[in-house]
Amino acid sequence: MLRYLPVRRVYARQVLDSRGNPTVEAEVTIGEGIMGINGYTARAMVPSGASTGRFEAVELRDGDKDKYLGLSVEKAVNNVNTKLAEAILGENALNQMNIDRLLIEADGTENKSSAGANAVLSVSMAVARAAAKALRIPLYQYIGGCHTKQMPVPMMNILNGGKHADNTVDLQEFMIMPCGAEDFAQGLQMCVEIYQHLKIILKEKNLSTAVGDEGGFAPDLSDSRDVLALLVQASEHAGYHPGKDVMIAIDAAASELYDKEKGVYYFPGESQMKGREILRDSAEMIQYYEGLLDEFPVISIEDGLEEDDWEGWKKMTECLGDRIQLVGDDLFVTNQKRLACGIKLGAANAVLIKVNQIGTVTEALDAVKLAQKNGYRTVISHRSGETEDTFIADLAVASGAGQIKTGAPCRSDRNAKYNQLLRIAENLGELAVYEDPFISGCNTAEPHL
Ligand code: 2PG
Ligand code: MG
Repeated sequence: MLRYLPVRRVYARQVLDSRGNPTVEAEVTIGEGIMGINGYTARAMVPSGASTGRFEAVELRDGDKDKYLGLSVEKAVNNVNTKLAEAILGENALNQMNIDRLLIEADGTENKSSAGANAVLSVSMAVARAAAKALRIPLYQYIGGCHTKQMPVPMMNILNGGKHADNTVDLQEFMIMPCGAEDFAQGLQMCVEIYQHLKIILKEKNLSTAVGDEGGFAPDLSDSRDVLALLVQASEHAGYHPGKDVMIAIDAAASELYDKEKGVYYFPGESQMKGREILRDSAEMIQYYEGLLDEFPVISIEDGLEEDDWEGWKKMTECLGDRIQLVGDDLFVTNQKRLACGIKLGAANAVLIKVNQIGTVTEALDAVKLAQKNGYRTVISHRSGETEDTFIADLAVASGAGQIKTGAPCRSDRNAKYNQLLRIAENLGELAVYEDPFISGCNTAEPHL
């Protein structure tokens, strides 16, 4: 018979995220008997995006300009302490799906705009963590079960642009993937070495080594080709072979570049540096990426087109989908319905999973399952605004996602996830599996400098 561990207490407070903005932290106590006796308490904190998709679940903010410039989350905190608490008090914490269903019902909207996805998610994650604690098993094993063993390959953002930095780099993220590593720890070491070599190279070139929101460097560079060339150079200086040991991934975050009225993508940084307007339409964007793939070992492009351009995505997938991974972030927003549309249409071939885009652990896992069932690759992701919470590290292993995007090895909010993954890898020991996610269908273009 399933053990019954009732939820005894649900409490939230406002704390700060990595950008110094308020976010929700929930604290949940579960246990048998009288409160406090045999009780298990766990906390969870919610992340927050900057380049948020239009179709994401709603992050509730107070909007009171006199408090934290409108960004306080007291309403969301209050919702946890009242209606969300009421919905799950006394319910079995070991039944995560039911807990999440009750939270969704208590919110009562399609996009969690009543209670706030930030409120709902904080409770959903805290319950899962408390349950794992009560059962005395690691969180990744509680969520993933007894066959959990797949460590994710890092997709590490070492050069920041777009909305995450104040530089002239238009595409948001330039990432490295240690696909040729033997195991997670070695992969992480490779990334860190490349990151440190990149810093040395930037210094030598008198470029800024200040970092953006996700800990990647944020120098002023005029062209994606210059950025990619630097990543290749840093990999080589670190003693690795780009295109073999290490691959490159890009998050264009194209919704942020899109000018809806004109129907084109505007590149403000490139325009500024080149002294003329750089505009590209959907077809030109695809050609642009194709050019990058021919020259550099780019294996993955996320949000290459904007979140509503389904036809463009379909074309991009036809053109590039057998060469590289095309990841839908703003396009799918971890939402099963949008992902199902993409699968039917043949748009993208991978999905980015962000727990706060959808609002519960169960729904995030549902999206992973739907993707995996349909041959779409999966990447568990942080947000640009993070906390020291490491939930996504466990989730990445539990879901067998195969890839994790969690920033540069700089800033403790990012390293907290890598450090948790090191602990999990150690815990799994020889049973841990670490695999190149692109064994079949890999862009092996030699770097072109
Ligand atoms: C993204 C994310 C995380 P943000 O676009 O993939 O890197 O950014 O959290 O700002 O949406
Ligand atoms: Mg993205």
